[in-house]
Amino acid sequence: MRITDARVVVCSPGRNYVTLVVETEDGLTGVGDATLNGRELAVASYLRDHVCPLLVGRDARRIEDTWQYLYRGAYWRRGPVTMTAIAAVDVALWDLLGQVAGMPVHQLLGGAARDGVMVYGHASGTTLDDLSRDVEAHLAQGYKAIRVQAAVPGIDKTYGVPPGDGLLYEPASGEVPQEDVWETTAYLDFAPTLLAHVRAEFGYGLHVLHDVHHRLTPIEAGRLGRALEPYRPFWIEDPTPAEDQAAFRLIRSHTTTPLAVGEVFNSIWDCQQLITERLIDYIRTSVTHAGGITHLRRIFALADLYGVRSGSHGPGDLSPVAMAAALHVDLSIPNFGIQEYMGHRSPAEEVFRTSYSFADGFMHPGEEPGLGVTFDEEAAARYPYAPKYLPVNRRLDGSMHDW
Ligand code: EZ4
Ligand code: CO
Repeated sequence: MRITDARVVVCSPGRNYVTLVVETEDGLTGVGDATLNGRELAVASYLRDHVCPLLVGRDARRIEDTWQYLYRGAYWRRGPVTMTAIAAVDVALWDLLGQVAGMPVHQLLGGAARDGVMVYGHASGTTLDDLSRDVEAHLAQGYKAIRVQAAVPGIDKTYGVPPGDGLLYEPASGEVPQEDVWETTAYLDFAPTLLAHVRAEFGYGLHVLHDVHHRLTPIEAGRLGRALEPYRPFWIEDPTPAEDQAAFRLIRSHTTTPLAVGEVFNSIWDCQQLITERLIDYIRTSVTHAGGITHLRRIFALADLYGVRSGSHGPGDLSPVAMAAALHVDLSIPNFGIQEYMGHRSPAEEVFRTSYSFADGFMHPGEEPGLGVTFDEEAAARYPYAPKYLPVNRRLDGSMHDW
């Protein structure tokens, strides 16, 4: 099953996506997501200029060998660009293997270990009343778990609060990144009010999640976790910039609020200490940014040994290919925790036709062979790439802060 062509398609049906398309001599087509929000063309070049030429002629069934060849063979290891490129190849090969076998990818991974995958949606509001309406809308759709974010009084443009339809809260700026302002004190004062409001309105029968988005110091995070304990959040996410893994010892020593980390991690090495020292409860690495299905499964297997569950990142800035791949992994692993599901902006559905489904708060990847995603390259050509940056954050004194 030789690979005959590998090409990269960059398109923007609602937002920018980078897709790797791999063809075999049998006439099969596999797809992988290579989207790195705000740095799309770096991954496209890495694939086009350095990886696609190496794929032609290889046996598409040798997934592990191809992964090792690209990882060890680059010499320069890890990092978001390299690992996203490797992920796209890996996911495309799993897609092809499933098609050859006539089985959905989750069957190749050991079969369904559960009936469905619990997902959480995003609710937000510029006021707490707006947030309540959004939570109500999610409950009406059947969600069992909801992430809650609201504008912090006194801070302009809070993370996680969209201007419009709820699917695109990172502003679309082409020339230079938008500059947000961050003030930790205002946030720390407001966050317990936010969670208290949600519990007062909706009780304790739903899972409530909250994303801190890397903005606190470890001791501030410890204080937040402790303050939120009465409201029993499912987790707080990314309390601190987590490249400092040892810092989580300090957070952990101050709170029993569950901790989730990992959407910006690229490899098992980024979370080795967090997992083996049991410093987190959920590891949020994604298929696309952590080396594909092959490497993500390795991370989750390590996590399982230490009682850490999965909670993969699932934003709208990863393509539907990534969502499908995540659901196949989620369905098959023993230590699945929860899956983020932000959905995709129209007209993404014109370009990516998917077989996954949502019902009563649970998703399923479907039973089509491979990933169950069809990528329409003609449709993709109708939506050309439009450069966009994520925002940056500055403190009141003008110094840079983590966004
Ligand atoms: O800011 O995916 O939990 N979700 C998140 C996301 C990230 C974006 C960055 O591209 O934190 O909204
Ligand atoms: Co997040």
